[in-house]
Amino acid sequence: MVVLPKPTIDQFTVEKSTLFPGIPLIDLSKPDSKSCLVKACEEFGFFKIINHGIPTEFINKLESEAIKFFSSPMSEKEKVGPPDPFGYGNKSIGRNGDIGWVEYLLLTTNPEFNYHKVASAFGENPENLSCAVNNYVTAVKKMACEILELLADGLRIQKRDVFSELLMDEQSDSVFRLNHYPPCPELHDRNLIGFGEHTDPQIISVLRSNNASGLQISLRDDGSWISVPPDQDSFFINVGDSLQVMTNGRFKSVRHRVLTNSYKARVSMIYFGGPPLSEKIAPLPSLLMEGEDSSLYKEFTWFEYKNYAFNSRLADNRLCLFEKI
Ligand code: GA4
Repeated sequence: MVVLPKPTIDQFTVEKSTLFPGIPLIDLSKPDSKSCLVKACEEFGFFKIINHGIPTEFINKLESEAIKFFSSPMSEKEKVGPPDPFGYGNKSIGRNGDIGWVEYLLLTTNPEFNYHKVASAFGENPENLSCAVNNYVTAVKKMACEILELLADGLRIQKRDVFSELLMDEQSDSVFRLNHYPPCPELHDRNLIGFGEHTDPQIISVLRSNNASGLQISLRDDGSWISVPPDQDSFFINVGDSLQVMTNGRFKSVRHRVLTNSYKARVSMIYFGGPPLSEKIAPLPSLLMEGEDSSLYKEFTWFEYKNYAFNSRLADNRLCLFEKI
């Protein structure tokens, strides 16, 4: 048997990089937001939303419930783990050996399931966390649908709910995640991988974090990273792989990662809007050139893609299997 050496902190530290001020900023209250949204999805696959209309009390309540959860004894948290894929996870991400300096709670957006899973571990007040998650997810999903409808309009797609109906469907396979990146004082001002680089498999992801930095995006294949300045009052949106396919590569599913720092805990909450499992994902005919098959991707169901994704490593390029040669 080959015994691999234990990983040390040094193997996971990365160079620091400066915060990038040029992230596209979209004001949802402005009438011209749809063209800015399309441009941001094409150039970055990532943008920041202000004037989003999500009640601050939903955000604050969920953040404080999340902090309460992560501060509870490990023996309590472990009662809701390991993730299968839902539940509490600590340092281990997915099924294939990825690790990061993070603990998390991964939930489906189906409220009944969450209640049972969380309730089994929190004898006293399970409904507080479940209720905070449900209120928050309902509001954020509405905003995600609004953004998707503006995008469909911006792309001049006649059916403006072509993307949003997938999230609104009762069978929508959406996921919600709470992440806690504890500070790691031994780092002495260096950074550690909290959540390794990846793209999100779903349609759209909506992220909110406290005021701790750490999120980085990659816009080029040259290994360079852009550090996103944190903003606890705004939301950050990622294009996911499925939206990249539906737009035939016009929108970019952005590669991103999170670094842990040496002094401040980062807490993030992310809604991943996904389609129903049986949904066929393929470039929309209205976005293809007339007369010829300009489709860059083979059609697949969300079930197939999700299965493939959950059996892959975090950093893998999952779409290449579905690219037409
Ligand atoms: C990335 C986006 C979401 O966080 C997630 C992640 C999932 C997990 O944490 O179990 C995956 C990852 C994510 C993509 C590849 C697979 C599956 C970890 C992993 C190694 C919940 C999702 O849907 O895909």
